[in-house]
Amino acid sequence: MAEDRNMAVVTCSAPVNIAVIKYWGKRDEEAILPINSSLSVTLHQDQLKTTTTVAVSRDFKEDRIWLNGTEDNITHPRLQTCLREIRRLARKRRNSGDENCNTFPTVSYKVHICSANNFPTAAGLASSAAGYACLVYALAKLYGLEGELSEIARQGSGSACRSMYGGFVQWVMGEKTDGSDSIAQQIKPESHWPELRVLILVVSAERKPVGSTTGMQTSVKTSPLLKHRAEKIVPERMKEMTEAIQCRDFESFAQITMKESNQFHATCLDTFPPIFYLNNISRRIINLVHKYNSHHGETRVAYTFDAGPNAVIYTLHQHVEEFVEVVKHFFPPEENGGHIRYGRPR
Ligand code: 2P0
Repeated sequence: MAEDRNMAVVTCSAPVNIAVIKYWGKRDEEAILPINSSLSVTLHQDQLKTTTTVAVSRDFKEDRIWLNGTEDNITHPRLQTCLREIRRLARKRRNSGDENCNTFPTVSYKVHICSANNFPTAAGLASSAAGYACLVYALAKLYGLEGELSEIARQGSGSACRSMYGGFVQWVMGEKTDGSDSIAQQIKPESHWPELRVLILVVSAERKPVGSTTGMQTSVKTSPLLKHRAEKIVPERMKEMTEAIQCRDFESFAQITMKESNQFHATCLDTFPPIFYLNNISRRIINLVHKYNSHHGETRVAYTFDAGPNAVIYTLHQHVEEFVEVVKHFFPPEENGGHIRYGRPR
């Protein structure tokens, strides 16, 4: 943190996370409480990430925010909730009488927030997850706050709570109506499975046609499959996936990941009117992965798709080179204009 007594500045980065057990649907829209638990892998810091600088100063007249270089609306309700909650914690800590607690910066100073992604925003690549995780973390650093912050990040964007931790992270849905038990927990750190790799196949960098928040609202209202999935399928899959990660069992990890992706997109199709996130290239990638795996007689590669057509591929270190060659063969860069990004869990 840079500081004189009039101003304090903090810069942080937060990576995106890619769900292998999907979050889709809220039981409480305001507090952002999900209808099922979910599980994800947080990417490495040098991959897809948001970088946010927060500054407070005695001279700032109002709170302001810039996203990717353009000033945005600070009155957005979710942004306001995160600011309010962090300031509430900061005041509480300052009033606690703890001698180790800095009294600077003053909580009443206005804040300026400057945030940018190094990847396409709102293209189904978890930009809001990295964005809100980064904002909450940066503000917490600014005020010297520690401890459980995923509950605040969750109120910015549900999936953001999972980006507060690295490695393999679950978001426990919780039971309480105040959301205090709906938090993220690390299952295993990145170092637990060093051979695991993530490839992002960027099919389209366009904004998604239906945003996640609206999409999941319609799904909750209209899809019987979503209700069945949340109650009957996900609880079991959470256990199986946790076990697969603990045992580094790629075969099980990959199969559950692909089935989860397919069921999530099936609930989108079961939504009325239906939501289409996948396109023809996405479906060709799905076929390619299945053919590649059956050619080798084992599951070497898994796909997963979120609220957009871009594919995220999970594989192991020793298969990356060959699979990338296969992708390049079937999707020459000049044909689709897309490209591949390489990643590993954080
Ligand atoms: C996930 N997605 O688990 C799922 C899979 C998209 C598909 O979390 O309304 O942007 O802000 O809580 O967090 C997207 O949901 O939605 C999402 P809000 P969010 O990663």
